[in-house]
Formats: sequence, structure tokens, C-alpha cells
Amino acid sequence: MSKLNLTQKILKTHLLSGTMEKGNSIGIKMDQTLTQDATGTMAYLHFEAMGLEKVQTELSVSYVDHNTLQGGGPENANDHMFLQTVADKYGIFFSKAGNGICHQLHLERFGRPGKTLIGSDSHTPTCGGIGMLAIGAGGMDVTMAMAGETFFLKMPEVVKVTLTGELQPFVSAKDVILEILRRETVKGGVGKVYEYCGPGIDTLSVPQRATITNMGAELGATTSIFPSDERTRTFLRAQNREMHYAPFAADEGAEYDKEIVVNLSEVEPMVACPHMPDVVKKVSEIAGMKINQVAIGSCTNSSYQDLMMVAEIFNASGRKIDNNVSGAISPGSKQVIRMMSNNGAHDLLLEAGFRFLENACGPCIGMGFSPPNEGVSLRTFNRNFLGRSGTKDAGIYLVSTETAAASAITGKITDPRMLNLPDLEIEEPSEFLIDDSLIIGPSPFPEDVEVYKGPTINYVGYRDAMEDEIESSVLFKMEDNITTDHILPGGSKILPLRSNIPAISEYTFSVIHDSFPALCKEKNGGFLIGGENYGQGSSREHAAIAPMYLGVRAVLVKSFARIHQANLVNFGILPLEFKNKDDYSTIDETDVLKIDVSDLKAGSIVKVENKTKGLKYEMGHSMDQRSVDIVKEGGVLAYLKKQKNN
Ligand code: MIC
Ligand code: SF4
Repeated sequence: MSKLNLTQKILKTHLLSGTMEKGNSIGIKMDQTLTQDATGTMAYLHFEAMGLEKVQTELSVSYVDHNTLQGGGPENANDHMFLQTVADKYGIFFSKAGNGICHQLHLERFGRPGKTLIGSDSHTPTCGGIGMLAIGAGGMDVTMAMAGETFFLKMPEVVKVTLTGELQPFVSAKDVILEILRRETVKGGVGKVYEYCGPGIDTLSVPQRATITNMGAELGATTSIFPSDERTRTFLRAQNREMHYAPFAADEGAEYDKEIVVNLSEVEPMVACPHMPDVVKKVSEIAGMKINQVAIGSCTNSSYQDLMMVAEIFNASGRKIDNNVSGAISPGSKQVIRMMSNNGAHDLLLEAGFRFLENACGPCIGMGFSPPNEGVSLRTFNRNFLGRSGTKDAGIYLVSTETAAASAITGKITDPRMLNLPDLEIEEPSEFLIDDSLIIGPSPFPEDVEVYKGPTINYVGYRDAMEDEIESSVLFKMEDNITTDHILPGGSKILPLRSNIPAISEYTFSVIHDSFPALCKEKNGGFLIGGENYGQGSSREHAAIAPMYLGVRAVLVKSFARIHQANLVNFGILPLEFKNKDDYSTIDETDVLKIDVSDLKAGSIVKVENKTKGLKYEMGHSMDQRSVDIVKEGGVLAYLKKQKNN
């Protein structure tokens, strides 16, 4: 391994254990952490439960961007106060509600080329846009990193994505990642890092690169990364952070596990159709479909350049939003909206008929702006999973800001090239407006800080240790590609309950099962059966904690998504994979299974008996020995407690 690709280079300088051979378990040091409020409350409750004095990272930042509606009661505000005081006490920077979306902000203000970042949000790879190795994980893994512990992962395969050519007018970075999703699918990236190179990368600015690395999460990838080069320096300089610039790139002649080539000149406006980000078509194929809504924003497409493109399209066309379309914009950060207020673009878009929402995730996670029944909503976001918008029978289509703007004007899905506008270029600012007034540094007197914990916070961190044999019935059998939005949905009713495990567990599987929590109570827990790529999507560890709380003991699937599998282990739920995938079809709901875990260790086969059908199965798992010890003990916190007592 003398010539290294960029991923290997950064891993090598952070390697704490293991050898960097594909599939091996390796341990790395995490330099920075980020959390957002919907996953952060749990992460900091875990941190408190560990009894540590201060975070051990170079930098940890806690953002508030998901739960900002503060609609139905005190839950959100209680959580914000908890997050602010806990940050103050333990050495964490706190970004207040109103400052913007965590990934946009981390890119603007904190990310550093060549460093590692772990975040309790699946879109943490956004910072790969500036050459950072940025990985999404469950809250517990982020807590461990804050505690200075090693982060373990499987040495990923590295895919070389060679970009050639140059994007044509009205085609953008979003179309590039949609094209890659079309080719690779939502499970194509599991266990892989997508590393971008080739002459085409010089033509992409940092915000464009970040759109691509952001939505690499939808491939199921461990992360995505661009080199740090002169474009990175330009961006950091404009953010008044040139001192954080350092060049990073793969060695000439470095090896990769696979290569894909995308000729940017050939990419066309693309759209992801309901209900998966990989159901991708050309916009021209579905052009003309009537729409009800256009929503612009999210961590994928809410940068200054993105929103300025929308403003320029309206300006150049001289048109307004179609009478039958409702349009909303949620800017990525305070920086973005202040710059647009100062240059008149904000006013122009108000005049065009847009509603401005908060600088936050907003409709992307079902917090407001839900579409009407059977409505068609065009969004510049990254996920269109069933029910995520809040309206189960609505169709969510994911597009670029260019396509969203053009369609808002015509009231139909429109290829932006069809408006016949002159070629519009958004200049990269030489200076962004810097306003860090909503970022609060930690207290110099932490011993004086009292952590506020409102009565709506209700913590459950682990379960009892596992017996040698677990016998129980199958509670629920599912198909391929089940997302964590299916397991535990977001939205304005459920998201505020993120710091209250008993309350939120009542909504487990609520979009696809009428009475799962009641069934768990009746059966006293049991097992889940799933297909391929089980648990893809969001990093929310609540999709493991709530099932743990309801008594789910094991999940038996054809394959897992990376983050969810780690979350199951962290909360003492056994993640098993069918050795023979045909066995899946022989199991039905209510079948009674007996799982023998007496010999469970790294690499072992687990024997499962289907007592109802009189069948025997062999199950595999991909846990290393540490994960086996954790799951047997009932979760990370129980495992750490035991280690302390020994
Ligand atoms: C998402 O996009 O699904 C979220 C909401 O940002 C999640 C985190 C969460 O569920 O809190 C994610 O991507 O990890
Ligand atoms: Fe927020 Fe949506 Fe980005 Fe998740 S994907 S961090 S909900 S904007």
C-alpha cells in the first residue's frame, strides 16, 4: 500500500487499531464531533451517564436545527435548554436555533480538510466537500468519540468516481448525485467510500461538492470525499478561515476497489420519484406533471449559491410562482439569508411569492409544509421516503434548485432548460458575511453550570444482559429497504418526543404497522424479520432504543445498513443475517423462534430453530468481538459499567 488514495491517507493518520485491509475492523481517532438536537439529547444523556468531566475532542459542536417548531408544548424548548446547558458544562460549542442546518454550518464555520468528523446525523459526510473524512453514526458512537474513545468501523472499499467534462447550463451538482444514485441504488454504497477525482472536480465549487457528498448518504455509503484543493482554499478564504486550509489528495497512481466515470457534460436534469431516492428518471421523462408544492432548502441544497440561483431564475424570467403552487424556502444558515437580505434576493423571492421558513431542516423532516392528500411536492431535499413529509399518500419528487424554480414558475414539472433563459452564473462570493453571534462557546467555569433537565426528558440507555437462549415470537416481517423513517418516523407530532423514550416508543413502525407497540406488550417482546438493507436512511438511534424498550431482542434480515446495525448493537439488540437468503421466505409472523447465543463470538454462526415450522436456520453476523460483548451485556452503557466494576 505505498500509493494511497485520499480515504486511506486520512484513515492512516487517524488509525488507532487494526490493519487497513478491506473488511477488517479498524479503530480511528475522531477529531471533531457534531450533533443536532433530535439526536443530540440522547447523545448528551449518554455522555452524562458516563460520568465524564469534559469532551476529549479537538472540537465538538451541538446544533439546534430539527426540532425548532416549538408547536405543541414545552418539549422542544426544554430540549434546547438541556442542550445549551450541557454544552456549556462539558466544553461543547452550541449553535442556537435560528443559526441554520448543522451540515451547512459545519461546512461554513468548522470543518477542516484532512481531519475526521463523526456526527449523529447521516448527512455528516457533507463536510467531505472540503476534504474531511466525515462519517454519520448513532448518538452513542458520537458520545464515545466525545469521551475520547476509538471509533470502530469496517475498513471500507473505496470507489473512485472520476468526473470529466463540465456541467451544462441549468444542470447542477444535485443532478450528478441523482445520476449516481440511479446507477448505484440506495444499497450500492454500503461498506464503501466514494472518492471523487478527475478533471471535472476543478469545475465544482465547495457548495456543489458538498451537495454531492451530502447525498452520498442515500447510497448507503460510509462517506464521500473530494480532495482539498484551490477551490477549497477559495471557499475557506471567503469564510475567513484560510488558516484551516491544507491540500489533500490521493497519491498519483493510487489504487481503488472500483471506478465509475461520470461525464458532467452529459448529465441532464434528474428527478428522484416516490418513494426512494434511487427511483431516478430524467426530468424530461415526467415533465408536464402538475405540482402542488415546491420546497427549497435542506442540507443538500440551501447554500448561498443554491438560493441565489433560484432568485436569478425568477429575476431573468420576470415571472412569479404559479397560482396553484405553494412555494417555501428554508435557508441553510443565517449567513445565507443575511447575504440575500443585503443584496435584495430575499425581497425578490418574497415578491415572486415564496414563503420563507426558518433556517432549519423544516419540511425535510416533516416539520411543517406537509403536502395535501395525493399532492405532488417537488423538493430540493435528499429523502422522499413514504410518509416522511407528513402526508402518506403524497408523492415527493427530489430535484435540483434549478428544476424546482422552473417548475414553481410553470406549475408543472419542468426541465429548467425549457424556459429558454440566458445562461445564469452565480459568482462564488470572495467574502461571505461572517456572523457567529448564535454560536456560544462553553463556560470557563463549568463547575458552576447546572444542567437543565425538563420534566419531558425521560432517559432509558440499556437493557438486561442476554440469556444463552432467547425464545420468542416473530412480531413483524418486512420487505427490502426498510428505512429508519419506517421504524420510527419524524414529523411534528413525533420528533418532539426524541428525549422521551417511553413516549416516543408508542410510535414505533406507526407508518407501516397499526399496533406494533401494543403487540409487543401483548407478546412481551420478540423478533423482527427484514429483507435487504434493513435500517437505511437516518442515523436516529431511537429506531433501536424504542424497539429495545418495547422488548425486541433480535432482528433477522438479509442485510443491514451500517449505522442502524451499529445502533442495534449499542442498545443490546442482536443483529443477525440469513446465511441462506431463501430461509427468509419460510418465516411468518407469529412463528416462534429459539436463538442459541451460547457460542456467540466474532465470526461465529448462530443457530436458530423455527419451533412453529420445525425448521433450522444458520445465521451469520458481522460483529467484531467488542460488539459481541456489548450486545451480550445489553448495550454500551451496561458494557462500560461492567468494565468499570471489573
Ligand atoms: C434525517 O435526515 O433523516 C435526519 C432527521 O436528519 C436524521 C437524524 C434524525 O433522525 O434525527 C439523519 O439523517 O440521521
Ligand atoms: Fe435536516 Fe433534512 Fe438534512 Fe436531515 S436531511 S439534516 S432533516 S435538512
